[in-house]
Amino acid sequence: MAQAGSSASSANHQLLHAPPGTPAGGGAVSGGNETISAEISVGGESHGVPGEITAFGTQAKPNLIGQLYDPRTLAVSAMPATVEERGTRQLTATATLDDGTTLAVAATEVVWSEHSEALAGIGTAGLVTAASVYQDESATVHGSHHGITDPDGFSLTVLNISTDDFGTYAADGIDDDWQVGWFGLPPNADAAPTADPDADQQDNRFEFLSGFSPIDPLARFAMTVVAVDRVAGTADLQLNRVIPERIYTLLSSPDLITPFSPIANLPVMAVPQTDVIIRDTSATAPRNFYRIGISKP
Ligand SMILES: [Ca+2]
Ligand SMILES: [Ca+2]
Ligand SMILES: [Ca+2]
Repeated sequence: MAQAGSSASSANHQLLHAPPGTPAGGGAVSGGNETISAEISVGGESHGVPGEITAFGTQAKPNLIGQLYDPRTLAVSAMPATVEERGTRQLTATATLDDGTTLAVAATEVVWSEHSEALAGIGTAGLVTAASVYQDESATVHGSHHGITDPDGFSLTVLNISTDDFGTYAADGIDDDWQVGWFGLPPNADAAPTADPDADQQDNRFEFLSGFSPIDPLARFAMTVVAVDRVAGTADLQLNRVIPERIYTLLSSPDLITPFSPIANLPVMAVPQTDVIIRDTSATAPRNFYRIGISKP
């Protein structure tokens, strides 16, 4: 099999069949210039009848053992076009030749490069390794081969798999996209879980869980007792704002000595809601102390 396009030529070469009656094999400078004409065949003097060009761009040419070509463009690819953070993905490169056919280029023969924060690097064999990210990130990889380069590169999407693994924001209990959103890329000491940059007495971890701004002292979570019915044994407590993807648990202690224990949960909200009532239905003691626990399922 040989690449299709028996009549292809460039400034550097001219492709020929070995016609009947001409010596087979070899190549020579023709026309008094640098153009090389090649006639490459084995067997008899007849080149046979070329077959149909297949959907994959190849064509059977009996007796021809090779064909000269010039690669014109290079295309870098990966399948699928995604890589999990800290995972790897094999890149591939395909050259399009001057006769319109394509040729897979060995990954080891490609010079790979990338300049994305979302990627940790590419090995010489085209294996790309992703870095940790705080959100899905698009990263562009490039390849070149014998002077031809993928003009736009290939866009690989680095998938954010874990929400708390990004740089110095990792493993601190706060989603990294929240930290980057409020405090920019790490490092930033103001983004620490125990920091309270707006000095509203609610640290970043609590502002993250309660869904308030960590840089606005007027934006803070509050719980207020709004109604107590000793006869019915109920106490209604109002939360100024409740957000989705959180579990709100009301805890009580009759005397601050007895450990706080959970007494009620709010249903998980689909959308943020303000002034939400959570009820203690066992408020029979002369007094009660309350706490609200907020957690992320
Ligand atoms: Ca991540
Ligand atoms: Ca974090
Ligand atoms: Ca605040």
